[in-house]
Amino acid sequence: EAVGPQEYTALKLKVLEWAPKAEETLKGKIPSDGTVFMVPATLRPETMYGQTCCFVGPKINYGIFKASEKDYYLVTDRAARNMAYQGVFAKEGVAEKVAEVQGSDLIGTLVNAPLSVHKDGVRVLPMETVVPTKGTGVVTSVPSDSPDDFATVADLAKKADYYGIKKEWAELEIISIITTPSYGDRCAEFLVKKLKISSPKDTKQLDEAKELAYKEGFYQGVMNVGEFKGEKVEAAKPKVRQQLFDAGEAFAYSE
Ligand code: A2H
Repeated sequence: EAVGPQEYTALKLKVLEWAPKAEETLKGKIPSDGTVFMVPATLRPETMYGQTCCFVGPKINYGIFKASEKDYYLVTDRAARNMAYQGVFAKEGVAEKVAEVQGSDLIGTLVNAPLSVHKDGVRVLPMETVVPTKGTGVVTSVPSDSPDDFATVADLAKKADYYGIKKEWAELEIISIITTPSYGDRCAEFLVKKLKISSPKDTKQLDEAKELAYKEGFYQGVMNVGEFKGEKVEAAKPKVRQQLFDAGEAFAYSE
């Protein structure tokens, strides 16, 4: 855990199609011309090209909050309260909740992930290790560069029936976003294998992998895709972030 405030990028993943249970729960609660966005908080905006799914905690309760005339954000109550004080919503200090939905009911929802190479959208999938008291409680998955995400999608694909998901939802192609001198083109996969991590519950090794991947990716990595291909990650990161802001596809969120 970092000391001092974390500067997240809150990304707007537009809901294209609700999972049946969410659809049922939300019936009549969101105007027909309204758009709902799942809003993950990330520290690695430069990796968003590689999003393959969006994680929620199955036991976590989420709210849908009115952000502007037609836009609604799906996050935890806690995050919405923070956002209200950071001027994200129309009225300073006020988070207007229009609906509630449990994470498990969201599984299978199809969302558009900005910058992702997977243009047909990505699915909402369960991640048991999502912490309800951090970020927005929504986590976008980049298995090329996040060891947690890699271990989770591997587990989901292996036990698709157990999780009640379609296997292919967890098996979208993992492209290379960043090349690193020590860990190659997909540093998360490299480290998960090197440290013999076999499940998302191997938290001790995952913490080590996370630390190594973060340092190597950020300080030694070179972009492999997108407008800043060939540039160092350190230089590309603020530029990708700004582009997402300018496109209205993300906003700053801190805690
Ligand atoms: B990061 P920190 Cl490619 N529970 O985004 C668990 N994990 C959460 C979370 C929550 N409530 N909210 C955010 N996160 C994840 C990308 C990424 C991230 C990459 C590589 C490393 C990485 C894609 N997932 O994080 O405790 C989010 O995943 C490594 C730490 O506030 C977010 O950034 O430092 C990061 O953890 C925030 O973690």
